[in-house]
Amino acid sequence: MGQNGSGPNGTRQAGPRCIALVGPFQSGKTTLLEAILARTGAIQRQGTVEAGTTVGDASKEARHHKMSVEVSVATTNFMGDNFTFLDCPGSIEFIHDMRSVLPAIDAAIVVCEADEKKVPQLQLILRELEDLNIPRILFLNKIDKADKRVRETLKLLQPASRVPLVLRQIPIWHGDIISGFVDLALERAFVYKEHAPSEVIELKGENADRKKEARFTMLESLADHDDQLMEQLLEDIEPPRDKVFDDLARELRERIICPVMIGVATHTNGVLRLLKAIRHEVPGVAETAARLGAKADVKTNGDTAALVLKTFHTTHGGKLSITRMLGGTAGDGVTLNTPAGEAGRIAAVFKMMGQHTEKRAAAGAGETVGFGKLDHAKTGDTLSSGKAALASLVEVKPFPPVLAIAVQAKERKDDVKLGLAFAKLTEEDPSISVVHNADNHEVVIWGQGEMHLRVATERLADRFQVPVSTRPPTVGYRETIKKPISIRGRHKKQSGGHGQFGDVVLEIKPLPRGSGFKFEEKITGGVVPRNYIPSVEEGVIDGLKHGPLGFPVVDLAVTLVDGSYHTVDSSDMAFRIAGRLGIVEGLPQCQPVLLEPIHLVEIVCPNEATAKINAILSGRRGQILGFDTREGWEGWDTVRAQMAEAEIGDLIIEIRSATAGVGSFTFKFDHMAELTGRTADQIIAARRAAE
Ligand SMILES: Nc1nc2c(ncn2[C@@H]2O[C@H](COP(=O)(O)OP(=O)(O)OP(=O)(O)O)[C@@H](O)[C@H]2O)c(=O)[nH]1
Ligand SMILES: [Mg+2]
Repeated sequence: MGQNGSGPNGTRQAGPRCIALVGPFQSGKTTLLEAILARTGAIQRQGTVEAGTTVGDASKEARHHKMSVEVSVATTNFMGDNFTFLDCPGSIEFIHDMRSVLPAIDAAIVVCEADEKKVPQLQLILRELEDLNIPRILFLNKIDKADKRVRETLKLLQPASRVPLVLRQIPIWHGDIISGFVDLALERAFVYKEHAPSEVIELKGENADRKKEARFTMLESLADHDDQLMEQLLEDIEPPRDKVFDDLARELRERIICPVMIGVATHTNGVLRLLKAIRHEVPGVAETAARLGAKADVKTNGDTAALVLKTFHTTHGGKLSITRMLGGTAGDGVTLNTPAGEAGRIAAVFKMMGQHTEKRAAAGAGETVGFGKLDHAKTGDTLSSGKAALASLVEVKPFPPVLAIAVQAKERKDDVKLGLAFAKLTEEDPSISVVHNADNHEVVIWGQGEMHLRVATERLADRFQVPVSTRPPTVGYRETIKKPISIRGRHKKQSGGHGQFGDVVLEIKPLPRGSGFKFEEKITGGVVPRNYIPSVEEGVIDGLKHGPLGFPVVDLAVTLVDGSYHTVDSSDMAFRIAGRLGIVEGLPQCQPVLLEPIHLVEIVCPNEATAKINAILSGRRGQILGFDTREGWEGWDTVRAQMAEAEIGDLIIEIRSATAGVGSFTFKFDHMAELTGRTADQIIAARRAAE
């Protein structure tokens, strides 16, 4: 039957579907999922984000912040078809979770609102979908708050999409309020009912004229890819309704249009028509597997092929791998291999409903389920059950991190537990990385922004039971010298029996930037016996770890030129101490100077923010090297600058607030630069105070 229940529609594909809800921050994705689950009977009552009662934002962190901070998964049934929805976070800081699930989905519902400020975010998300060739429907949500005509809104949003946004529903206005909508394909008008299916009404007068005009615009867009339809329009022939539906479905699947539907997620308005469109028009798993280049493999292999979309470490059930079945079936006890050939056995299969899981029978092609205890599998893995493991179908690399915090277990006894927690944390979210700084034993978590790191530390405490304290990471300051000197280091101790004696003369001189440290010796006549010379060098290295300004000393040469020894009292230890004394006494006389790391920074931002970004960089001692249009990104710029590490620390926070959340940057170490004056004095004073 066709979508409208009148006539055949050969294009519908039955079978389980996997759909992602994506879109700008706070556009209503979690609320829409809630509406879908309520409408399809998966939940009794529609919860709200405000009350913390939604399926999508059920985790402690999501409820606390009233925003999604990871993908949540819910499976429901609509008119006999199985649908799994992946509710993705909208904040760019959590975008990696969205990017990890996209390859495996059949289509995306892009939830957005009529807000100009959200257009760059929308563009960012649509780009991901466009690059992966994923069919997408735009759901213009919060239509209850609309203060402009939908057509105007579409004009605003169109630059974010590379393909035409095709409006297939228009609102019915009652004064300033939208009371319902007209489905332009179905040619039927509905009035919204609170949490109930909309009621069909007859369209009259002005509304009927508007419908006619809007329908014609929609048909014109469709006709751009359908010559027959174009002819019909030119000859004023009314195209059959099923043909219009077929065109909508085909052009969606071919990703040459992005249909636009409207609604109010909080009131479940527009949700039924959205579900019907998905059910009829979204391709099934066979097309998705083909898009991934898996079809031939899956077919010839005849065995199970699946993709891991997300990994959870649950408090009681252990590891849970959310997996989309591309082909075959998989149930308890089935062994699945990773491309690297590691094998693991499925302990249990779960139907997902947010945080809630329910054991179920084996999963078949197209289904999205949770597999229990696949300890060898990680997010992004292509799993298979055939003799020869399938090659990896997808690779999603996280964006480079932009912000760091140093963390420490609040209690020393938790140190080992913290290491295990880090492993789980980064497995759940690969856009977090943990770096151990060998220089100062600091452990630093790198992430995608302030909220991302905050949630990471909350997870350490709540999910993995290791409370941590945090502070800004140490900046990699160094110091060097500007003046050469010669100095004697003498260690002599006569306490009772065996004494200690070591005596050296060192020449200390500056080296060019980036040379590090060089040790030489010019001992003649055995004034310092050969076997003690390495100890002198060790002593010097000891002394360089903490220079007169408080930082490691670099870019200098030390030459051992003279000294003396005692046949009985000299030892390795005595010469090591002498070497250290020499350097520690000598360095303050060498005109020490602070060095700070300078990085090459590349910022990307929508071009209306470029001037603001330049001002931010200048305000942070940045040396702007130039700016250019961002390659392949219409309306975006790239700004390049040299910046001190200390100023990059929280740079992302200012960039994000100047760019409605979408600007970002990458950085790379460039060189160490001398720093003098007030800023240097402050850094040195702070270091002394901290010691
Ligand atoms: N007026 C109105 N408010 C809505 C509608 N849909 C959602 N909201 C509200 O918008 C806010 C954000 O809703 P969420 O569902 O959390 O949005 P989200 O897209 O999931 O947010 P993130 O996951 O954090 O990006 C909440 O306060 C909702 O109540 C709607 O159709 N109309
Ligand atoms: Mg959400």
